[in-house]
Amino acid sequence: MTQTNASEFERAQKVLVGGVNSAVRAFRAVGGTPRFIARAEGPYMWDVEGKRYVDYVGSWGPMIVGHTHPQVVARVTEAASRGLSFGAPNVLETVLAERICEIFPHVEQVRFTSSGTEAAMSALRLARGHTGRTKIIKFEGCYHGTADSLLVKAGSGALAFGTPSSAGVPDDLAKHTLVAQFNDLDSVRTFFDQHPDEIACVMVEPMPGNMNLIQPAPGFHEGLRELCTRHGALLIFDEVMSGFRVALGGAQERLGVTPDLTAFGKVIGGGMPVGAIGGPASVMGGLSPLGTVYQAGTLSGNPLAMAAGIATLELISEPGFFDALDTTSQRLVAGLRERAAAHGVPFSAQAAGGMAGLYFRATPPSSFAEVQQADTGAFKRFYHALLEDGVYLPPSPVEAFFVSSAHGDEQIQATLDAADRAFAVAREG
Ligand code: KE4
Repeated sequence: MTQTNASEFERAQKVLVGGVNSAVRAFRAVGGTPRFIARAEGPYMWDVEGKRYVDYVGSWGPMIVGHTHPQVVARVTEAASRGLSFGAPNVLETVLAERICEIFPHVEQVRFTSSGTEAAMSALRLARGHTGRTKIIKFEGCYHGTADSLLVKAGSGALAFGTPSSAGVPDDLAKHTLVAQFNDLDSVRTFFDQHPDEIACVMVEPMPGNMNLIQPAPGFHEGLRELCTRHGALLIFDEVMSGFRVALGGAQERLGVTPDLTAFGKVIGGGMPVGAIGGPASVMGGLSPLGTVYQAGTLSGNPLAMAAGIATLELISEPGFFDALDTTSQRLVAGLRERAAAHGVPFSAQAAGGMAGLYFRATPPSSFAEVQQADTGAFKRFYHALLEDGVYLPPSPVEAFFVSSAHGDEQIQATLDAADRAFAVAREG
């Protein structure tokens, strides 16, 4: 039987819940049939029908140097030839940790995990253990993976599918998660006033990408920093998406604000499963085996994943890498704005390093409430018109998209030409 996306999706749904292993891949926010990817190279992916796409998902962030970069593949292949996993210390873990400590000055020690969820979850447990406090503050629309305490008014697929507060999370646990509004310092100040000495941490995506890309208002993070310091709570920057993506030193490099802990993921694995927590030894030392906050993982620090991360960080550390990436991203979003305007479509777009957002509303949203005002119908029409034209965006109106160093003039021009046609469809409404 001819292999098609539809036939593979029908087959997958028999044995995989929703046909996927991560909810956002199921195309439920945009409708239609997910593309089953057969292979990828540079800025491109090909589905099982042989159709080629310019890829702006990039595995949701990790593929910042493009797919199958020869230096990354070579390092992974070489590591594989010496063993896939040892369950024992390996020098590659030290090498990648040293590099992260060099790039993030406040990070003196690192603990690797196998996902961003584990990193955020472990950072949360560490904050509770370090402070002896139970309550946490997060922000509506921010997503920190799938740990129970963090699936409260979360972003990403939880938001897109209308379940920001997941079923299965006991009320007795969720009640300790206080949900503030991003870019609204008063909403945070109120919680500290109401719960003096009870709040272990404030966890935030410093430059959110899971309610689409939102720029922090001037002074917002400085205000969070001051409130956390004053009240003895830890400030945790979840840079799983923004780290090594909006700048080599992540959002905290752009903002000039230093958190107490940082969660990492995505780029530091170069496409392999890696997450990490980083921070001063005085806080990180609370983790087992030194401290009493238990943390572990069979494949944490896996040598192949470490090799991919080391190779990727070498490539993005080259002089001018982020200047070039930002130039490409800015050219793309400027071109999208121009073509939308030519079609009279209410639209805006912005980029920060290799991370970008597009919105069917006249200006980029600066809050969760404004994100909700975008025209999701127009986005869906735009999305599918682009997909048919060989351009693959994240299948959700509340997700950032990603540009890699493999995206060049040819891919940007092809994308803008496709967008010109897609805006005509989006406007039809
Ligand atoms: P993972 O457990 O998916 O590796 O990381 C969770 C996570 C934590 N923190 C932030 C800021 C994140 O963006 C993520 C994961 N991002 C989503 C994309 N919105 C991953 C895509 C997916 O869920 O399949």
